[in-house]
Amino acid sequence: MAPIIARFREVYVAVVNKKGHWRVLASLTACAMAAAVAAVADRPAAWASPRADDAAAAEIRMTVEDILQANPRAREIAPNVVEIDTGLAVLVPPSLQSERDISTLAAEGYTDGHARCDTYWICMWENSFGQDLGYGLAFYDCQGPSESYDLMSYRYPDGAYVGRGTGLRWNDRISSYVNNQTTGTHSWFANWVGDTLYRVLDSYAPSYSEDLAYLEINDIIDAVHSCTA
Ligand SMILES: [Ca+2]
Repeated sequence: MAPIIARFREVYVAVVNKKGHWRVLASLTACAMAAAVAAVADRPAAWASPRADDAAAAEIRMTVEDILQANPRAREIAPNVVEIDTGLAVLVPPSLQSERDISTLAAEGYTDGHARCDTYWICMWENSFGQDLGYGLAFYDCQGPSESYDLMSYRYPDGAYVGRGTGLRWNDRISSYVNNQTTGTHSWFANWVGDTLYRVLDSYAPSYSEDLAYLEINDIIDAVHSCTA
């Protein structure tokens, strides 16, 4: 469990980074403190329980192949991470990952279990840390100041581009995120209400939310601006 350091009206959650140094990972408002304390205590359990190796490897391969097939320009850029568009990748659910995957990730410095969000990325998942995270999206390119990724344009879960057609989408589905970009990088998330796209959260790296329900924005995000080019 990470220590909680209270300072004025904010709470900073410090964790050990890849090199074993403490660093501030998140700043939360005081009203979110109780929830944060409880959730931080729960966090390792959410990222545990790897699958038996052979079955998990086969299931992951099938999942990755499905994503590759659904997206003509897709490519696997890291274990269980498939790029589907410029600066955008689908993350395979951690619960499908095997002990071998976790060992590989641990060797690469991912000591927080098997939820992968690379340095310089912002990652979002369909479930909270308190559940299996489920499928995720990773963003690693910047956009113009008012531009964003339209989650309605990407089919859930394989990320295939669908424009405005019907079917399951990535909008109204995000429940948690990790902003692992360069310190101070500004991201924002937005929700359509009628004809207006409203910003519902500004995130400055490094930060995370283990459950966006605490911020009353669970399952409403329609657009993501990862950083300004
Ligand atoms: Ca919405």
